This record gives sequence, C-alpha cells and structure tokens, in this order.
Amino acid sequence: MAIDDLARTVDEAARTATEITQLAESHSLTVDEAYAIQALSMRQRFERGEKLIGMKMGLTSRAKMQQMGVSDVIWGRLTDAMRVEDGDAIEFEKFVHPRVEPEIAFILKRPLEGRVTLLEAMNAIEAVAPAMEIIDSRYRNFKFSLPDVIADNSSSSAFVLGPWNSPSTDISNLGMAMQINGRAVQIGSSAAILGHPGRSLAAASRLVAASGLRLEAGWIIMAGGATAAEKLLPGMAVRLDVERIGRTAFSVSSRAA
Ligand code: OOG
Ligand code: MG
Repeated sequence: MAIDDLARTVDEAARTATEITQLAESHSLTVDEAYAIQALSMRQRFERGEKLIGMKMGLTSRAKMQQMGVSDVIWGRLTDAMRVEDGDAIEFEKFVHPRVEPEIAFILKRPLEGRVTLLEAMNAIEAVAPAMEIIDSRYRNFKFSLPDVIADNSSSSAFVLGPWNSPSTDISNLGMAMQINGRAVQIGSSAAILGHPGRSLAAASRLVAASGLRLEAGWIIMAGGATAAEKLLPGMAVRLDVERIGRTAFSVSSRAA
C-alpha cells in the first residue's frame, strides 16, 4: 500500500473515531515514511478547514516511554479543532479510547528553527501554561510501534490549557498534580520532561526541521506528559494543578447519558 493510502487510513480512523490495526503489522515503515504519512494525513484535515496552530511533543518523560514501550521522542501537529476551552466537556463518543496526561504548554513570540539551545528556546517563549493532553491512539488496544504512532499524528486528539504565565517563570521543577473526580491519580514534576520542559521545546525545533518545518511565532507547543496517562470514561471531571502557574480542568460527557 502506498504512503497516500496509509495516510487516508489513519485520517479516516481519527475522523470517525474508529480503531485500526497497526500499520506495522502489514508494512515495514521507516520513521521518515511515518512522518510523511502524518504530513499527508494532516493535510487532509487542513483541506477540511482545520488550521495548524502548533506542535506536540511526545514520549519526553521516562514515565511515558515506559507506559507505551517506545523510547524515542516523537512529535505531532496540533489543530484549532483539537483545542478544548478550559473547564469545558469533551464528548466521549468522539474518541476511540481516550487518555489524559499532565503537560506544560508554551506559546511562542518568535520562530524557532533547527538546532537551538535551551536558553534560545526559552527566549522565544511568550508565555507558559499548565496543560493537559487528551491522547487517543487510533490503534487497537492503544498499542503501537514507533512508526505507527508517528503516522497517527503521535496520538493527538485534544488539549486544554490553563492561564498563561510570564515566560520568566522558573518551570524547571514544578509540582504537578492531576485529579480525577477529586482523587489524585498522577503526581509528578515538570522536571520529568527531559529534565526541563524547555528542552522539549528545543527538541521540537530540531526534530521538525527534518520535515522542512520551523516553529512559528504564535504557535502552541505541548512539551509532553510528565507522568503516565490515565484512561478517561464518561462522567469524569479532570483537573491539573501545577505549582505556581495554575490549574486547568475539563470533564467527559456522553451522548448516552
Ligand atoms: C503517544 C503520544 C505521547 C506524550 O505526551 O508523551 C504523548 C501515546 O502515548 O499515545 O503525547
Ligand atoms: Mg502528550
């Protein structure tokens, strides 16, 4: 099957929230081919009217690498349709088997291109926010190889952001506590994200360059989960508190309810 057909397959799976078998079961794909599939599948979303608004990094913490059994840092594209307003509800049926993870998000005031240092990355930030990502692998049982997950836009499906804070906030080691229905489910630190979430931003700049891209001013960059992800079910109220920079929340509703 050609790259185009595989791009259509993953796009259709995401659009209709239908699970698929891993591409790697029937195709041997390189990482470069997987990013080409991601680019083509996301192009179909842009043709349907969605706008590119940023990038997400994935598998930037040991907890996430261990949970997913994949130990390479990956990235994916964020669109305006993935953004959930702080405090809003997501509809369970729009996902295959969603999970949530605590993150840190950046918005850029300047572009970042190619290899940059941590300091250069931090100097390009306009603001930093507490964030949660709702990931939803389209693969059966949420199991994938490295090329599979990359082709599937690194499981991106939605995200929610809390308040924007000054770019001079020290984000190197902030406590992060995620609760579901009032019970703490994941506790961690921003330091779990490559030692400093700004390193994830620098890595994003370097990695997207291989696809001929740079991070643009105004883009949102998600640094990656600081802890393992938690399964979502209808009726859940999810909240993340990040030391010093604030909180963000959403709930899960169901058409069936
Ligand atoms: C892949 C995406 C990982 C993160 O923050 O580590 C990710 C997955 O776990 O499905 O978004
Ligand atoms: Mg994530």
